[in-house]
Amino acid sequence: MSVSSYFDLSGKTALVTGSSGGLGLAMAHGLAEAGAKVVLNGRDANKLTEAAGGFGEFAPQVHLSAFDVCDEDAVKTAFRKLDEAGMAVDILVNNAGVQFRRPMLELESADWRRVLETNLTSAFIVGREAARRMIARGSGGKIINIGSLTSEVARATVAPYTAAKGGIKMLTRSMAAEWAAHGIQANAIGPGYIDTEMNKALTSDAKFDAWVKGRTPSGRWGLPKDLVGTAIFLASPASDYVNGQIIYVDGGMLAVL
Ligand code: GCO
Repeated sequence: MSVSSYFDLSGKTALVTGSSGGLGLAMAHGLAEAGAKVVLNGRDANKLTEAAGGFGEFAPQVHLSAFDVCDEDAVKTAFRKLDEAGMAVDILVNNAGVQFRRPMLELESADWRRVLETNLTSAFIVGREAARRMIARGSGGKIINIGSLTSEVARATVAPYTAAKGGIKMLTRSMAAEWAAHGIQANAIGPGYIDTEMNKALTSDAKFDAWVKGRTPSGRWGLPKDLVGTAIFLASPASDYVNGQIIYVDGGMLAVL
């Protein structure tokens, strides 16, 4: 096997949830550049169309599927439409997620549930649909759940996000426990502090910005492109014996006090 073939995704189809922007879109670009067909997902079809416009020579590999990952019926319908289009999802990136910063004592239960639904339960719902088909096809597959530094450590004011991302780490291990025998490798990526729209409130806060740069051995915020290599690795034959792991792409933040 040549080195490049370890990372070759030709002939594979990747569904990336929450990929109209941010980390999801960056990973979708990388998976397309590695040869995969990519299915972009988000709730807003117009945003997906706009995102698809940036794929250049890889545009023929891009498919759009607008659905709400929290809506179980919509997820099932979306997978049925992909089946009908002959698009078998070999690689699933459960990236969709929201952030909601509020001290728990002021946090409404509805907001807690919304974050848990979007950031954790959706990964189960979409993962189950993908795995059912991977197992039925007997072709195995790759599931990449997007965790966080908060899969490991907590920060005040982001309790529901932290609880959900901690759950992502253990859901990933559960997927490995139940689906590895079917040739599915389920792993997770734990991004550090990445400069994205979701973190605009933090990057624009001089004190928080200085804290991230001081607390991170690499001395900088991550960029969405910093996750692409790890996503390609976990989506490719190079990771066929990696299961139930979470790889932190955090500039070393979790490695040091
Ligand atoms: C926050 C941030 C973090 C990061 C990331 C860290 O408010 O602390 O949003 O949650 O986005 O998840 O891994």
